[in-house]
Amino acid sequence: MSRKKTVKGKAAGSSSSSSPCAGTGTGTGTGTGSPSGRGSGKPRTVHPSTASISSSEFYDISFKVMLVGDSGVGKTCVLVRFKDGAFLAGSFISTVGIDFRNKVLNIDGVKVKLQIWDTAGQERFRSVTHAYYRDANALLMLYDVTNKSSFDNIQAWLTEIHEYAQQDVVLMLLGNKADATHDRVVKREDGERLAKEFGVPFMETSARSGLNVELAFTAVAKELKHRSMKEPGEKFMLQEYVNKEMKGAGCCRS
Ligand SMILES: Nc1nc2c(ncn2[C@@H]2O[C@H](COP(=O)(O)OP(=O)(O)O)[C@@H](O)[C@H]2O)c(=O)[nH]1
Ligand SMILES: [Mg+2]
Repeated sequence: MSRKKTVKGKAAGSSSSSSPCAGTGTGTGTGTGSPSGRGSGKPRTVHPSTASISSSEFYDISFKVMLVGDSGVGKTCVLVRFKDGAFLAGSFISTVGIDFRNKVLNIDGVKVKLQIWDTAGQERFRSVTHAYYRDANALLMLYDVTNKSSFDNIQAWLTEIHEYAQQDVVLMLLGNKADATHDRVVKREDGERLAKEFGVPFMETSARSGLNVELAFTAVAKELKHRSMKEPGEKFMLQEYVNKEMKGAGCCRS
């Protein structure tokens, strides 16, 4: 039950060259340009086509996932790692980020397209457009385990989210740069505590090593697919799934 992507948007990688971790592949974004004014943000089900093309071109359901968090926490790198499996180290450049990337995941036989949006630098001025939140089916909140203020600011991001996002938005808290053990200032337990307080799933990630990056998006895709298909008799427990699958920062999954 899938169809080929048809509408070409601006190249998702087109504005990525100033990011220290981007520019590692061409964007495959389709469709929409900006999240602003994009309707309700409801998942879209598409209908079949008989065209025979690469399976990654097909999808059954589509969702918008947005990344939020302070500038420099690694949002663009996490997105690039997930999409392209790459990390380009480099000194911090105040990035304008990329706009979005698409990736189709096969979740229990269903092709789930995630359209993943980066804040494209808006977060530097704390001026992320409210439409950005409104259109999100899922929001990944990132902080940097080597930067205490990025952790403290999660509260502020969550306030924005509660104000502007859809009520049933899927949320997840990610403590990124878990590879940077020497520079770490936020303990894993602190992240766990904060997530518990807010009632959101949590894990540590590393765009550099790849730790848990795929898992974060897969877990979100599973939750969104489960909700949208209303599978009878089955309850998908996001945090339990994450707990079962996630690796610790000492590990080196990529
Ligand atoms: N050690 C380490 N550095 C990272 C990681 N993710 C991002 N960075 C670095 O952090 C800086 C900011 O990353 P970026 O993705 O541009 O952050 P953004 O402003 O949130 O999009 C860059 O110098 C990246 O190389 C990570 O997982 N580990
Ligand atoms: Mg960025």
